[in-house]
Amino acid sequence: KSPKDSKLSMSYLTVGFIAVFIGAICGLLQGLVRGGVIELPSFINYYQLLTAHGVLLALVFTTYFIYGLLFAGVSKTMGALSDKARSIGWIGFWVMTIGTICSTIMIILGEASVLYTFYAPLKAHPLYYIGLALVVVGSWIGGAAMLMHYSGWRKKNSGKLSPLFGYMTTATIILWIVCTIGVAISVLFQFIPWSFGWADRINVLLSRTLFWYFGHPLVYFWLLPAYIIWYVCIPKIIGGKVFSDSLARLSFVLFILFSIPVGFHHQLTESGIPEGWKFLQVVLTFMVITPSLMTAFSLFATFETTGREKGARGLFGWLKKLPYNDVRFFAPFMGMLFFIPGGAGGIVNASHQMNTVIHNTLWVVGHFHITVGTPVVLTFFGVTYWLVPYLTGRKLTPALNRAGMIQTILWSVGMFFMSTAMHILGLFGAPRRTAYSTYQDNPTALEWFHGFFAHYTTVALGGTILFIAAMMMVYLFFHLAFFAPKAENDIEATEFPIGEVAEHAYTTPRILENWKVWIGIVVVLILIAYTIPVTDMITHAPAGSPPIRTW
Ligand code: HAS
Repeated sequence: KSPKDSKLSMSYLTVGFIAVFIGAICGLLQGLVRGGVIELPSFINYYQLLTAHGVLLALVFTTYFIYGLLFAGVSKTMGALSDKARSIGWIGFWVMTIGTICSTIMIILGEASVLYTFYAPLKAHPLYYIGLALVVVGSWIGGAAMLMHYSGWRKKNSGKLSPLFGYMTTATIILWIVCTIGVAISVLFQFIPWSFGWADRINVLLSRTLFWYFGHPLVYFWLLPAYIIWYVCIPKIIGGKVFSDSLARLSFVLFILFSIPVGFHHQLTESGIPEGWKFLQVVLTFMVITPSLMTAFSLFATFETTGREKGARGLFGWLKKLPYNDVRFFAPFMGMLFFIPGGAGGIVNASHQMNTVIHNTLWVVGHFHITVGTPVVLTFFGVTYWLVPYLTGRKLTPALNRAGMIQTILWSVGMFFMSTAMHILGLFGAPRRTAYSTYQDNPTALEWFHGFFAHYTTVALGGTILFIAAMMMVYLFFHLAFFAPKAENDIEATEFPIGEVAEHAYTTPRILENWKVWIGIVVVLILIAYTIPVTDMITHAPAGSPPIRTW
């Protein structure tokens, strides 16, 4: 283990957990307002809180955590980073952090209450967009450090298959770089000139299209690191082996191919995009479901094979052999369970007709809380329990493991109440992105609140339990980082669990590691899916929307 690499990873993780602290407070307050439990003082705006909550949790926490984890993983599986790669990693960290601070200050000052999707014509202070641009550029620099490390390893080990963790990290970073180009273009060439007043109008449709070109693969940028843990680390934790190396690699390649040319499924109700192009992207969306189904298959296979090796009998006997009392397994496992309805909900969203029922309702908020907010986040929390003591040379004691179990249960219970209520209210038609909870006692709106789950109070109750779980997690992160007992020797040291590949699975086709092929195909797919509609948006651009000033 390289102490210098550990320090870099811990820096990313620490910023991530500071973001959780602030973001969760904003989430609690906003949930209580929406539930009609409290009213905000006049100097705080609901949308200001909602923006801070979304940006800090969905963008800042995830990105920092992912970078901390991936740096640690490539250092563990492909050796310590070179001094050059590490320095680049640090430059990336500081550029991202300056950008994050800049955007966060603007949100806190109430100068950027534009929500995490920052749809035009909502307009923020220029510094908000400059901060976002710095976050993206910083992440490219950090990503380049990991790609350098990977290509250095391949040069030194020519002809060998790369470690699965390093391969998956590379796929994740490639996906991230290709998709962030869209948001970078939009921020640099549309939002910054417009917010400074150099351009007095903005092409709204184009800006939203560029956002979703980025926004959908963004969700897989969150998901893939969780999948890395499910594929590579979970088998080791449960005492089994990686079911299939080639299946795992193929699923990541499929994510690169199909996660980007699908942004229109967020814009199905938007006028200005011809139906044919929406149809094409919906078809591609259904393709991107495949690698998740492959992942589910692979997990079941790993669980079953391991259980049977431990003596399990009958069709489902292996279920009893899983280590439910080990938080390193239990937290990601709870996440996997939530991803079953979460993924099914995604398929509903992507189905054009059903999308018209749920679009812009609370259903969508429920959907993303049981995708990014649970499978991804609970996996990241589960990782924190071993990654932080691994990096700091400390121990996950039985007492800390118990605390982690309680924290996981609280998160799951809170999320169950909150997300179920959100899905049901959404089906009744309750809109998202609004501060109003009673809709001025409109009789139709009041019908939404009749059941136990069909109630904003249930959302607020779930949100409060989640807040407690989030605070517990922040406390446990800092405890594990600074106060948990030190490991005195190698036997006591916390391990970074890396699963071995099952013997029968060493038949990985080399083409899976030929990135030129996959990047080439994704570029072609992107050009097919976007060239004509985007050209149309530019050449037939309406006059553009006048800005609504929020600052
Ligand atoms: Fe989504 C909206 C479609 C997955 C996040 N999504 C959102 C938004 C976010 C988000 C943040 O087509 C809101 C954006 C906004 O602010 O407007 N989503 C999909 C589809 C999938 C999907 C088709 N979404 C995700 C993931 C996310 C995420 C993952 C975050 C990480 N989503 C949509 C659409 C919209 C949308 C539309 C726009 C809606 C609108 O109109 O606004 C698929 O990728 C899902 C595939 C997943 C599966 C599940 C596989 C299950 C696994 C677990 C196995 C469990 C085991 C344990 C092994 C098919 C792998 C079992 C053990 C036992 C003992 C049982």
